[in-house]
Amino acid sequence: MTTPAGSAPAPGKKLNRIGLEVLQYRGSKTTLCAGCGHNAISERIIESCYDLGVDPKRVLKLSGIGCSSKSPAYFLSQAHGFNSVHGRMPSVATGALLANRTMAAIGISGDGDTGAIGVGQFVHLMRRNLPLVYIIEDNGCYGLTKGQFSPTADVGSTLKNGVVNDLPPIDTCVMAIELGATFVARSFSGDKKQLTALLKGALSHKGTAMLDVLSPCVTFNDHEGSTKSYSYVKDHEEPVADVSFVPYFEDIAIEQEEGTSRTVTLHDGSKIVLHKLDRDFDPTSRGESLRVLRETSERGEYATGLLYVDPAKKDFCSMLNLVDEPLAFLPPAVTRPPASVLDELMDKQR
Ligand SMILES: Cc1ncc(C[n+]2csc(CCOP(=O)(O)OP(=O)(O)O)c2C)c(N)n1
Ligand code: SF4
Ligand SMILES: [Mg+2]
Repeated sequence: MTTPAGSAPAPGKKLNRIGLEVLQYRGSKTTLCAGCGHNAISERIIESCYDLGVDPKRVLKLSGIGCSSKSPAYFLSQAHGFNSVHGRMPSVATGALLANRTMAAIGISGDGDTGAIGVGQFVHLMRRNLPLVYIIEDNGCYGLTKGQFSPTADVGSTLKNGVVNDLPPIDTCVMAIELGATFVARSFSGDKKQLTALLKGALSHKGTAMLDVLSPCVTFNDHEGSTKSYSYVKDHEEPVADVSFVPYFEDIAIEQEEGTSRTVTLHDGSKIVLHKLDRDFDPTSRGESLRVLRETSERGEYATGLLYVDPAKKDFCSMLNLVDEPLAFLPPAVTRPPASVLDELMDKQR
C-alpha cells in the first residue's frame, strides 16, 4: 500500500487515520546530549502529529540556531525543513507561509534564539498572528555555546561555576499575550500529558500558537542554583488547569459538569477541555492570564498549561486577503503585472 507520506508501512504495524505508522513521523537519530529536554519535546511532536494524522509532507519545519534549533532534524523526516540564521526564523516563516499558506508550519527556537538576537523578529511575529506553531525550547541558557545565561534566566540563578545572574528575565508568554498571539501556553518537557495536549491544540489552532516549553539543559544548567533544572521545574510547576484535547474528528461527548470544566472550541471544531484545579481560570481573558503569570512569577513558580487563547481573531494570511491558490503555484504572468499596469499606476500619481 502506498501512503500519503510515500513509503509503505511495515506489516502488522498500527496505522493512524491517514494510514501511516509512527515510524514515518520520526527523524534522524538525535545528536543532542542524552537527557536533554529538547529530545523529549521532539518525541511529543512526533506523537502529536501521528495521533492527529498530520501529513508530514504538508509540514514546514523551521528553526534558527542553537541545540534547540537542531531539533527539527529529529522529527518528521519527510517534512520540508529550513534551518535559518540565528534569531531570524520568524521572517523566513512569514515568507514561506505567504508563498504557501496551505502548509502546516512548526517553528523551533531557543530562549537565546528568541529572547536575545531574535527578539525583534519575535515581537513582530507575535503581532501578526501568522498561522505557525512557535515552540521555544527554554533552558535559560545558550546550550550550544556552552551554557552562558540567556534572557530567560531568572535573577539570582547561577551558572555551574557559581556566577550569579543579576538581570531580570524576559517572560516570553507575557510578551506574546501583550503583543497579540492568539494561543499562548507554557509547559515542561517532562510533563508528557500536558505537553501533548497543548501541542495538539496548537497544531489545530489557526493563528500564532506560542509554546514556551521549559526544557532543562542537562550539561550546563541542571544544577542546584538553576531555576530551569529538572528538579526546580518539577517542584515549582503550577498548572492553571488540567488540559485535554479532543480533535474535530473524534465525535465524543465531553463530560462538562458545571463549574469543573471549561471547553474552548478551535477554528476547525477541535476542542480544548480545561478541567478546573483549585482555581477559576479563564484563558480567554488577557488580563486574567497576565495576572496569573505575574503572581506565579512573584512566588518563583511557573504557571503552566493553556494561558491564553483567542480562536476568533483573523490570522495574518486571511488579513492580507491572499488569493485561494498559493502564491508559490501561480504563474509569473499572474504574479508579475505587465509594464502597462505599472505605467497606468504611475499616470495616476501624476
Ligand atoms: C549571528 C550569530 N550570533 C551568535 C551565534 C552563536 N550562537 C550559536 S547558538 C547561540 C545561542 C543558542 O541559545 P538558545 O537559542 O537558547 O539555544 P540552546 O542551544 O540553548 O537550545 C549563540 C549565541 C551564531 N551562531 N550566530
Ligand atoms: S548542551 Fe544542553 S541544550 Fe545542548 S544538547 Fe546538551 S543538554 Fe541539550
Ligand atoms: Mg537555550
